[in-house]
Amino acid sequence: MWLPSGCTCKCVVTFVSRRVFKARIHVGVRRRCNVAAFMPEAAGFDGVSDYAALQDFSVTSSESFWAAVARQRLSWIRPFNAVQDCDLSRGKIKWFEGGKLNVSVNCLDRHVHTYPERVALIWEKDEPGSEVKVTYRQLLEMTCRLGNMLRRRGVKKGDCVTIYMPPCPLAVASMLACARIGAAHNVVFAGFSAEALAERIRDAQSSTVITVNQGVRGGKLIELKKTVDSAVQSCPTVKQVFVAMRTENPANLTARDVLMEEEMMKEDVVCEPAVMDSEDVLFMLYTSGSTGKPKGLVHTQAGYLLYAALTHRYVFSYHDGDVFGCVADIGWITGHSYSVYGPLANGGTTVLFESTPIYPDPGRYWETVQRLKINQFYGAPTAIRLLLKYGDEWVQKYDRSSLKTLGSVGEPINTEAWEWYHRVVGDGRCPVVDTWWQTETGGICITPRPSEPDAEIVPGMAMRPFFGIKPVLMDTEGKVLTSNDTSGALCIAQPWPGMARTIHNNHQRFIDTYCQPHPGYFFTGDGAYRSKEGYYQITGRLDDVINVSGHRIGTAEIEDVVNQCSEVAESAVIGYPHDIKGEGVYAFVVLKKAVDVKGADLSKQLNNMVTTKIAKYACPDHIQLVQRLPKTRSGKIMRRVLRKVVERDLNGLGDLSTLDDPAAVQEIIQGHREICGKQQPR
Ligand code: 7RM
Repeated sequence: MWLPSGCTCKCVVTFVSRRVFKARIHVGVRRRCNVAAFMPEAAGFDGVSDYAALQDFSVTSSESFWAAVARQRLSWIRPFNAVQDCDLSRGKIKWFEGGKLNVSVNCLDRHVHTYPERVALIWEKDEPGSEVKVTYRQLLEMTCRLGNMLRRRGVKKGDCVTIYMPPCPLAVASMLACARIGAAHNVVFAGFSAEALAERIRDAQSSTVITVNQGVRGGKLIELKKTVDSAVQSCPTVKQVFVAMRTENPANLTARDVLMEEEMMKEDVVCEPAVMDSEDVLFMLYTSGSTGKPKGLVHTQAGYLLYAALTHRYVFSYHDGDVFGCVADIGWITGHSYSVYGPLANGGTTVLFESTPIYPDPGRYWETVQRLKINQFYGAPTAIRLLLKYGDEWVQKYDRSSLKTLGSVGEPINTEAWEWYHRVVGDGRCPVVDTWWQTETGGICITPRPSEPDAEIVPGMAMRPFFGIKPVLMDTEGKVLTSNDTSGALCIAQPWPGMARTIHNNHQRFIDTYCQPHPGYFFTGDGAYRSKEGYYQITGRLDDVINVSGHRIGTAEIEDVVNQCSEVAESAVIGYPHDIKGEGVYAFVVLKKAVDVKGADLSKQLNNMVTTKIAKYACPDHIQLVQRLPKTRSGKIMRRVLRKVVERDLNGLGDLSTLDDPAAVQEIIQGHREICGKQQPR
């Protein structure tokens, strides 16, 4: 893969001897601290002398708070003239209107002025020990060349470019090149199938796609260009596909393909940044909802960048010179906010992790921490659960003394995994931050450490709202629950700069999903418990979205595919607790009459279909054939009943009187026993 001249490439693994650490458990000591030293923007806030007051100010004087932070943390071409103009009940969200800026200038140029040779990206390639470092100067050069290339090839302000690439410097430069010329990007996770990619390209109306010839993951080659070829067959809008070379193997080029590295080398290294409004679109990112059609959530320029930068700085306690290691793929919002935009806006050094937690062995993360001297490590509970099963030696082999903060994201982290992460990975000396947020929220909203550096941390709890965030719990009647030690639907009571603005091409769906359920509040779709102390613990989705290995997927999306199988009459898909994946996929399938198919054949066929239409992670772990599904008289499938059967909680089946045919449940219980024996499905 092309890299700018002078780029450092290292191909040897160096082993540093292990040091012994003294375990120190953080306890809840409240310290009075100089707030202005902690957050320079807070210097002018009236009456703010401690962290509690700062948190309070950020919510009650939200406009003053965000105005000060926006002025100081971002570089503006023209200052904004209004801090916010929002009406949550109508889905109207605008921040920093009148302000002009360029996101790529904020992430690159201003840092190149102060420290051109600082490392911006460390690309941790799949091949262990072969990291590549890219400085701010080099990343700006790559971005400018790509910006010029896109402009010359007709990409204009307001267009949307689809990026289908694994984490790598050219992917980041492509995102920033879009931002530079005012185009929106639509990054599609490179694990998605051709059909899933095609659906996202069509919905985004992209005429340009950027990809690589092949991906490399866990030592295996992945034919990404071929996937793009098959996707664009059903995308009439696509006029050009830029192909970067990740491997040496030649790509099979068609008339619409352009070799990206050759093309960008012809371009100038200076590229005039587009002057963007705060509320112009920066990117869209598709995420699963409770219907079969993914939603293209739209994020805009200033508010998103500011929120990503501020959360990156304060949640992880990121300081100048630290190496930040978020191992999420850039195809998810976590990769957008914490591998790319947050760290780069802060002038940080950020790791792009291309591999898997167990390649070449289960020591990969910690060997990487040792070699790259990572200070903040941010990953998903599913990987932690997987690694803890391999034992402590894989961790202890490596020097992790560089680590200062450990982060968790994407799904609830169970106590066992949290404690192992804290005790073994962090040697008991690094705070673990369980960060709750969503594609919709743009950045972390609830987290143990938004402020007080020594605040108490309770294992497995997201705990406290970030600056400017006001969480509330609603009861089933839509009334705000004011007491503690209670559970409800998690909403956020006032807008914040990082929140999504709309769903691409479907503002009504945005309003219906997030604004209608509790007018005046942003509805997250999650349930939460608020403890006696007032800390939040996320209990899980309230809708039909499940979370498999930290990847969000709507059960309706899987059902859609299963129902396309010619033998299948109908189906119901649910999530169930899974040791490693967090949730597994369980499909109940009703076959068409007179169909005779072997279970194994059907399962092979359905797995193939789900893999080609969505992605591998969405494949059912279990398929149970049933005569009929439990339905209400109005024909709605009662997934709650199916969930209880699979969880073996027959006492929890609840009221079955609304069922059309209660005998269906007995059949399903019996069938489930036969499939799983006495064992829980795992
Ligand atoms: C960042 C991300 C969002 C959904 C969200 C939750 C679940 C995320 C946590 C969590 C418990 C957490 N964006 N979720 N973080 N549940 N504790 N710390 O994951 O859009 O892909 O998913 O993920 O259900 O609504 S996402």
